Amino acid sequence: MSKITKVVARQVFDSRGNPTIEAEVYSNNLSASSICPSGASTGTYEAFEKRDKSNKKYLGKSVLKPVKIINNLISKKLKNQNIHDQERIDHILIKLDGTKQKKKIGANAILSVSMAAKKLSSKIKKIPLYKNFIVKKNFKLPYPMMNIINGGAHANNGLRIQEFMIRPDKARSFSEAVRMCFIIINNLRSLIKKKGHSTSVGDEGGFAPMINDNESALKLIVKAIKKSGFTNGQDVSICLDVAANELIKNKNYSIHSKNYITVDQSIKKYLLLIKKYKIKSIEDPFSENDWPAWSKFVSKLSNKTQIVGDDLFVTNLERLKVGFLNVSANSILIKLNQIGTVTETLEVIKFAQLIGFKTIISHRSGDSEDAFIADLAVGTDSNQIKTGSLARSERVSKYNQLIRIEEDLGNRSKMNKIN
Ligand code: 2PG
Ligand code: MG
Repeated sequence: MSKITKVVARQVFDSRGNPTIEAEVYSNNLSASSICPSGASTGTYEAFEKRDKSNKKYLGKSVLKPVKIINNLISKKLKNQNIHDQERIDHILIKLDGTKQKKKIGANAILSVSMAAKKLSSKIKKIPLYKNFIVKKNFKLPYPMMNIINGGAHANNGLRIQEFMIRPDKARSFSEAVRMCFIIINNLRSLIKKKGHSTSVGDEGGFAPMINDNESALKLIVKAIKKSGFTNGQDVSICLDVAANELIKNKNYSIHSKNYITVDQSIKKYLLLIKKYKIKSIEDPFSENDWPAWSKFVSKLSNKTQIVGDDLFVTNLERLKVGFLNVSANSILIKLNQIGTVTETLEVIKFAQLIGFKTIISHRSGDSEDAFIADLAVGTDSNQIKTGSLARSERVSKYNQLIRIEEDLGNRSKMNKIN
């Protein structure tokens, strides 16, 4: 048995330049570390992110208190635990906190330790991280959903919809998938330039031009796909994350323009967009508490349109069960820090797959060089991964890790299924 000898944590910085936690777990004279990501458009039911609100030196954003909790309390409690018993490690952490949303210790402290332990376990077993999850053979690569135009809370251009993504459905390998996105992104860059807009990027590496209506963004993407020699809706699909939590007021939504309209009117407009732009996937089309709107929308669509719950489910088993019973969606976005441990994340993925939901592993808009989610996507047989565009190293690091995994699998490597 390889026993944990100590856990060390430090404050480092994420891609938005905000403080975050890096935890390092030690065993067998080896160590592995992991960095916790952080969201901007967060769901109310997510696990809690603990920050030192009263410490003005870092504008209330430092994480020195949770770092201290890891260095003292958590390190002591995990000492001598079997590094390969992830469930036990995570249950100790969950119990130590004792609150439903991990408010006492903070999900950021707990998750960084949980992910570091998982990494160290594979290092000691001398196997790649992706082989240390649920799938043990027949590994498949996920399709990337690249966020190529950023809006909403991830940019300051006034675009209502937060993420405009492309998914290269016809790619037969992961490297080919990345190549297809690369071509489209380069064509999109010249189209944006030609329109006289800036080609600077938003938090997730997608372009953030100063256009503020959804259809202008969609038209640019359709043009870029065409210019690249691909057919929209066949070779490549357009996918959206509306993040509608940010767009609701008195049960009405301002998704399609600045004006607030009813759920029925919003659905009508969605159906037009789906048809016109051949949109294949929509995440968070309505807010986290508006279950009836989700069910109504799903009932109007064929199962071919992917409806993804992010803020709706927050990687939480209880909420996923409610969504399943209400027929609110057919896919779930998976974010480790929404729930706070590797074990609970795997439980949600297993249940989602059991009920026929597609699982999409996701980064956060504040992320880091840590590529844990790339291995998680392959090791859990997840259909897709969304981790930004081909810009900013915290995004590209995940795609690069998937390229390495594909190489490691050699001619046994296959792409996952989308439909
Ligand atoms: C989302 C995520 C990631 P954030 O809404 O899906 O793209 O954004 O991390 O800001 O919640
Ligand atoms: Mg989302």
